[in-house]
Amino acid sequence: MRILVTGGAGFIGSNFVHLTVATRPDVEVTVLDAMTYAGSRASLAGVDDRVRLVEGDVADASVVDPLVRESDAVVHFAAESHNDNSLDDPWPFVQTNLVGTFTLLEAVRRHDVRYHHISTDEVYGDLELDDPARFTETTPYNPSSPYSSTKAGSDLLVRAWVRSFGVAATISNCSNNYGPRQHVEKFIPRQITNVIDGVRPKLYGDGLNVRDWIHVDDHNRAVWTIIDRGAIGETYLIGADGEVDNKTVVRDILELMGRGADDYDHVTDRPGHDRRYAIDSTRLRTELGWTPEFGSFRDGLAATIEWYRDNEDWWRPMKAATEEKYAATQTVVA
Ligand code: NAD
Ligand code: TDX
Repeated sequence: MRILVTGGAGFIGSNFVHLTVATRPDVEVTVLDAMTYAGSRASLAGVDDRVRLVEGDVADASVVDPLVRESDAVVHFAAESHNDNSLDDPWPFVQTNLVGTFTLLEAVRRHDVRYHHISTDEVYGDLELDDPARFTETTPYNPSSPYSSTKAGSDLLVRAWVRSFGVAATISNCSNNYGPRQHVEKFIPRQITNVIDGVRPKLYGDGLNVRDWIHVDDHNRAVWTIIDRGAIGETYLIGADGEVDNKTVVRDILELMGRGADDYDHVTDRPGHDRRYAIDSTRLRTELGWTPEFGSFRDGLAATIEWYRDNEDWWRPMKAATEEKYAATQTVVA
């Protein structure tokens, strides 16, 4: 099987490539990645000899078309992925997430290639803290940010291309991922690397916002389950029952790293900050038989802290510029 992995030099895509190389010797992997600030060759270290890396833009049909033509399946991870960046400058999100997905869909339509679309639970908007509801495959779309609205738009393009053109596609909407090789702009790696640097973690607003955490390997095992056994045209939600509020995450990181649990700052809140995400993944579990392998979030977090301690060469080059950018908009409020 020849598989085209877009965004394979980013966080989730590179972990997908490592998992694939380790568990599927029969799969030939080509990565298409524009190597933006979020893409890193170092994320593919150790699998370079099994993977072809093509540097290019998913919105460029002249690059995408021949790569899709020679593939048996496309897994589309490439995106502009950070909410804070989308508030600062939304245009790259429209271009990559919408035009990029359109370009891939046209190519898989032309060449009749199986397509799996990676998306997020943020397309459903947010839930109140005391709402017993969780997102399901039938929850109406209600995105809040430029990031989540462009992801929502890309999902709708996929649904239309399935219905109107018979494209053989599946979609997955996953909750917040954590694990190795996540950019230090994101919540968990930002705080771990701050603590390593002797800087106090930064909590947005009151810190009571809830995210539903899943280890990136559990996400990627679910993606393979859907590629193998998912019904064409269907959407599957991926989540591991990992709801935790941000304050608890920061306190866990501080404790696991041997610091006082209250040794953090509250900073300016994110505009439009979604309150809570929660996934009901019953469909994926009952229809396709997937279950997460990581037992507890705290164990996964401890392993992730170890990874950042052991791989400073990987994250150090991006740390200073990331914090400089945050410093321009965020101030300590408590
Ligand atoms: P990331 O920002 O770490 O990686 C994105 C990758 O895409 C980078 O390697 C980047 O260079 C590449 N890229 C960006 N624009 C491109 C373009 N125009 N052409 C080709 N490559 C381009 O993101 P991530 O966290 O790994 O997210 C991957 C996917 O998973 C995204 O589609 C995201 O919406 C989705 N997702 C992420 C999470 C999460 O918690 N991180 C949760 C659910 C879904
Ligand atoms: O320094 C911080 N302090 C803080 O309190 C940062 C960077 C974030 N936060 C908060 C904001 C969120 O409530 O932590 C939570 C997680 O923030 P992010 O890591 O920016 O993730 P989020 O906005 O929830 O989106 C993530 O999950 C869904 C990914 O970035 C998306 O790509 C994915 O679709």
